[in-house]
Amino acid sequence: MPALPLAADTPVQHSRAETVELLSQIEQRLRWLSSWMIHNANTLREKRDGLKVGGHQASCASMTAIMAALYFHALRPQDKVAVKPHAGPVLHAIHYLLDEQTREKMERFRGLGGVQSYPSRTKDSIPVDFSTGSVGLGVAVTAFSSLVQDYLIAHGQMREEQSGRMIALMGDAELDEGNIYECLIEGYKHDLRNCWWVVDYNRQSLDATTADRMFRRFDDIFETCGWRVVTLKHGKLQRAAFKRPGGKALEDWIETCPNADFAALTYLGGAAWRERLMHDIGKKRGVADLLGSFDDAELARLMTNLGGHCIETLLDAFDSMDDERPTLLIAYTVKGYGLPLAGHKDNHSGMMNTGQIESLRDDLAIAPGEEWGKWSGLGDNLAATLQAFVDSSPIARKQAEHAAPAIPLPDRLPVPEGAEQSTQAAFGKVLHDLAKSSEPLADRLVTTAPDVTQTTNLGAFVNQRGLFRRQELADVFQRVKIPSAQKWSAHRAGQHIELGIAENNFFLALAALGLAAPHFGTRLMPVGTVYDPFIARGLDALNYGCYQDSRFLLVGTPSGITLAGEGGAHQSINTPLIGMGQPGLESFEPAFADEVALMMGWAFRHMQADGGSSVYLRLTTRVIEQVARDSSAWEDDAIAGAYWLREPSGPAEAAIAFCGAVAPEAMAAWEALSDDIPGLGLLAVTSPDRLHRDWSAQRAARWTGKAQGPSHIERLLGALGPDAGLVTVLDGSPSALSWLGGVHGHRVSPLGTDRFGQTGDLPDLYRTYRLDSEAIIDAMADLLLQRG
Ligand SMILES: Cc1ncc(C[n+]2csc(CCOP(=O)(O)OP(=O)(O)O)c2C)c(N)n1
Ligand SMILES: [Mg+2]
Repeated sequence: MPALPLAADTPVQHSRAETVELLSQIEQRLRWLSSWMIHNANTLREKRDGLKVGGHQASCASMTAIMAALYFHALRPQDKVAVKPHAGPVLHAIHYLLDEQTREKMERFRGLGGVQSYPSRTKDSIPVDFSTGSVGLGVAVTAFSSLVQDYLIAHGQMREEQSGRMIALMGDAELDEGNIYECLIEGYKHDLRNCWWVVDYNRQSLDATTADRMFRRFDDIFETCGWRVVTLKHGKLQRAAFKRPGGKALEDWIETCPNADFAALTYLGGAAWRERLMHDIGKKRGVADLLGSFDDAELARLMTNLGGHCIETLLDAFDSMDDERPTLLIAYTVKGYGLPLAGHKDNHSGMMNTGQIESLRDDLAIAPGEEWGKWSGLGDNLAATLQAFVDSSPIARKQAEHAAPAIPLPDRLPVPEGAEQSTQAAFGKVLHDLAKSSEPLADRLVTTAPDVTQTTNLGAFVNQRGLFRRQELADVFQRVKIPSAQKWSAHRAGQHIELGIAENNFFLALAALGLAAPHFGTRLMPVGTVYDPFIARGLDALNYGCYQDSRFLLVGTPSGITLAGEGGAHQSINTPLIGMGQPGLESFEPAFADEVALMMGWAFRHMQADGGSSVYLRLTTRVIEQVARDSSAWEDDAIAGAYWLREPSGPAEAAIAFCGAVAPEAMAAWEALSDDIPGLGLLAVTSPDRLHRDWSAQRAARWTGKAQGPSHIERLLGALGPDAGLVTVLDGSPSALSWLGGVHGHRVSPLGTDRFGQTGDLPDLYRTYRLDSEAIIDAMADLLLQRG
C-alpha cells in the first residue's frame, strides 16, 4: 500500500494510486456497514411480529466498488442517481460516511422511521434523487429526467453548463423489464444524452443465474439505439495474468465459462477453481505454472477479480466517459463479492450467520462493540485521511434540492362556451385558451401523450405552442401545402412532448416532468392525456410517480362504456377505483364544462401546493346539454367531491347520486320521479375519491386528535331522512359509489358497469348495462318498495 499523506485542513490532491487505495478502503466500509445494518435488523434487533425483516447483503456487496468509485470520484454535484433498490443500504452507508445519515436510523433499517427498504425520495432523510423498488422503472426514469433537463435548457430555464448526468445503477435482471426497451426507443427518438446506465452484471437475479445466451446481445440492442457500450469484464489482476504464459488459455476459458459454473466455483473457492481449471485447460502450455504461482486464496481472488470490483478499472472507465453520449456500462461482478455468500445461487435473500459476520468483522479488525464506527479498525491517521477524502469529494458539495417558486395562477380559468359540450372537448378548450393567453402558467405547461394527442383534444394546444425537439423538425405536410388541421412542426420552444404508443414511457415522462421543481429548480405543469383504459397499462409507473411525490395532471379520456362505438376492448371500468385507491393522486370525474374549468384551476394550484399531489381527471367524449347556474355556490362543494344539483327538501325519502357522463340519465330519472317522491334529491358526485378520503379522515380524526367535524358527504347526506334510499349511478365500477350508503346507514341500490366487452351505440349500451333512466327509476322503485 502506498504511503498516504496525512489529513490536512485543505483538501489534498491524491495520486491515482492513493485514490485507488482510499476508494478500496471505502469499498470495504460500505460492504461492512451495509452487511451490518442488515444483520442488526434481522438478528440483533428485537422482533415483535415474527416476520422476516429482510435485506440483501449479497446485492449490496455486488455494487460496493462501483458505488465507491462513482460517488467518491466520478459523480459531480449536479448529477442525479437512481440506485438499484437492493443496494439501498450502500447508499445510506455512503451518506453515513458523509455525516448525512445517523446511526439511529440505520439501526432502524426497515423499521418505522428508519432507513427504508429501498431508497425513497419521500420517506428517507438522506438526499434520494429517484425512488426505486419496482425494478426497471428507476432505470428508465433517468432517461426521461435527461429529457426534462434538455427541455429546461432549451426553454432558457437552465444553463447548459449546469446540466448533470442522470445515472441509473441497475441490477442485470432489470434488463429483462420491457419498460427498459420502450424507453430506449423513445430515448433514441429524442436524441437522449447525459444518461448513464451502470449494470451490476453479476449474472444472478432473484431466483437463479441468468441466461448465457444474452451475452453480447445487450451491446447490439443498446448500440442500435445510439448508446455507447463500455464493458468491464476483467480487473487489473486478471488482465496481468492473461499476459503471462498460459494466460490466453485462462482468458478463453473464462470467456466461455457458463454463468452458473462461474457462480458455483466462486462459492466453492480456490481449491475448486484449481481443480476445475486443471481439468479443463491444465494441459495447455503454461497453464499449470500460471495456476501454480497462486495459492488457493490468491487464485480465488484472481478468478473473481472482475471489472466491477476493480477500482482502477472502474476509475479509468468513468474517466473515459467524459462526453454527453448515453452510455451503458456493463460491469461484471460477483453477487456477494467478499462475503461467504459469494456466487451461491440462493444468495439473493441469503444472509451471513452470526459466525460469518463476526469473522468478517475480525478480518476488518473491527472490535466487538465498534461495529457502527465509521472507520473502526483503522488507524487514526488513515481514518482522518479517509474522512478528509470523503469530505472533499464533489458529492459532498451536492446542493439541497430546490424549493422552486410557485407559478402565479389566474384566479379562474374561463369556462368554455357552448350549450352542449363534452368534458374532453372542454378540457381541450381550456388548454387552448391558456395557450393563447399570456398567463405565466401557459409558459410552464408541458403536454404529453402516447400517440393520442389529437384524439384526446390536445391538438389545439399543440398548434398554438408547438412540439418540443432539441433539433428543429419541419412539418413536411405544411411545407408542401397539404391541408391539415394539425401543425406538426417541432422546435426548441415547443411545449408538447410527443411520445410513441407506450404508456409506461408516458407515465415515467410525467413522473420526471413532475419532479422538475425539486430536481432542477423550475416548476413545470405537466399535463398528460391517455385513453382511460390504458391507465392500467402504465399503472405501476403511475404509482411510481405518485410515490415520489411528482406533480402532474393526468387526463384519462375517453372512458367507460360511454366511448360506445370505439369498442368493447377500450372500455374502462375500474378506473374510478384506481382514482380512489391511488395515494398521491386526487381524482375527479366532472359532468359539465364549468366543472372541468373549475377542477383544472384547482389542479394547477394543488400541483404546486405544499402537501399537494398529482390530479387525475376522468373525461368523456359524450356531448351533453350543460346546466344553467344561478350562482357559484356549488363550486366549493364540487371541489370537495359532490354538490346537490337538486337540493333535497323536507326529510327527503330518497336521492339519486350520479357521477360523470350519465348526468342526463340521472337528470331525466329525477324529472320522472320528483312528482312521486317529495323532496327527491339529485347529487352530482364530482369526486368519489375526495369524498371518501375526507370521510375516512374525519372518522380517523377521532383517534388522532385532529380537528373533527362532519365530513363533506356526512353533511350532504344529512339532508336526507334516516330511512331514505339512494340510487347511485356511474359509468364505471358501482363500488365507487355504493359505499355512500354506509355514511348514514341509507339503503343503496348501486348501478354501474361490472361487465364489459360489448360494443354498441349509447342507447343500446346504457340499456344493456342498466345505466339508462329506466334502470334508475326501476332501482328507485325497488328501494322504496323494500322499505314499504
Ligand atoms: C417489478 C418488480 N418485480 C419483481 C421484483 C422482485 N425482485 C426484487 S430484486 C429482483 C431481481 C434482482 O436481480 P438483479 O436486478 O440482477 O439484482 P441483483 O442481482 O444485483 O440483486 C426481483 C425479481 C421487484 N422488485 N420489482
Ligand atoms: Mg443480478
